[in-house]
Amino acid sequence: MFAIVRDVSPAIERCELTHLERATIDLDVARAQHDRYVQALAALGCSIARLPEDANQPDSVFVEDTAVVLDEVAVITRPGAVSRREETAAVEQVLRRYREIRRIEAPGTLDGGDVLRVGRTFFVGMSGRSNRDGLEQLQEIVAPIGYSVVPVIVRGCLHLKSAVTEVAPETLLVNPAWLPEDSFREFERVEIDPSEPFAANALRIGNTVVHAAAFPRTRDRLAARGIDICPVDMSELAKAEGAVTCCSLIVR
Ligand code: CIR
Repeated sequence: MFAIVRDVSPAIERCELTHLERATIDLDVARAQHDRYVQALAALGCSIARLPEDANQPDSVFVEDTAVVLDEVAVITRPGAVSRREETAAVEQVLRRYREIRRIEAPGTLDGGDVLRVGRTFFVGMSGRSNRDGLEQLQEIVAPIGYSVVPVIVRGCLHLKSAVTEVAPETLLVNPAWLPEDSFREFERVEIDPSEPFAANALRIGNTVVHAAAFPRTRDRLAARGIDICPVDMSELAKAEGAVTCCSLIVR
């Protein structure tokens, strides 16, 4: 198992922002927090494939959005934000050594942050970033290898995985305010503490969940379910609307 990560761009202060006001990002602190995040992934058993920073790609630390990696293929996305389209090239260079490469083509758009796999189902956020054409292209690629694809309308947040992630087998951490009322009822659900709306993004590696340290109340809810949590401080990248899943692509 390895994790593709990418160093924080010195241009991160020019990142895309949708739901947050622009706040000053301390680059040194962001880099130190990112280093500790990478160390946490390594401690959880990931080898690290670390891509260099790119001064022309403000959001390039958020590698999750550039690809969807399955056991069988890697799907290179076409990010919904035009400013992010060039980010896929460096990630593809790594993935092509390990997987057959497929691509989302125009007019499709798809951000990896909108793609949540649970078992053999891909839930795909219909967000401001990912469109129906992108979903249909993903479906054409994954259906022949036995996956189904289910659209989920996402409102009020950036990506589907801002609102829901898997924290244990068939157990989802959800922010119900950002999801359709009837969604994910077939799963065991842990709701975030309502005072921590950004807390639904968690990165499961083995039996441990990497989770932002800023959300202690939601962390308590996970711990009460017996879930093992690795808290990481992501406060600077959170100002760029980044969270724990966005900063890596886990390849198994
Ligand atoms: C963006 O708006 O694209 C970046 N500033 C944040 C991307 C976060 N990615 C993710 O949640 N997968």
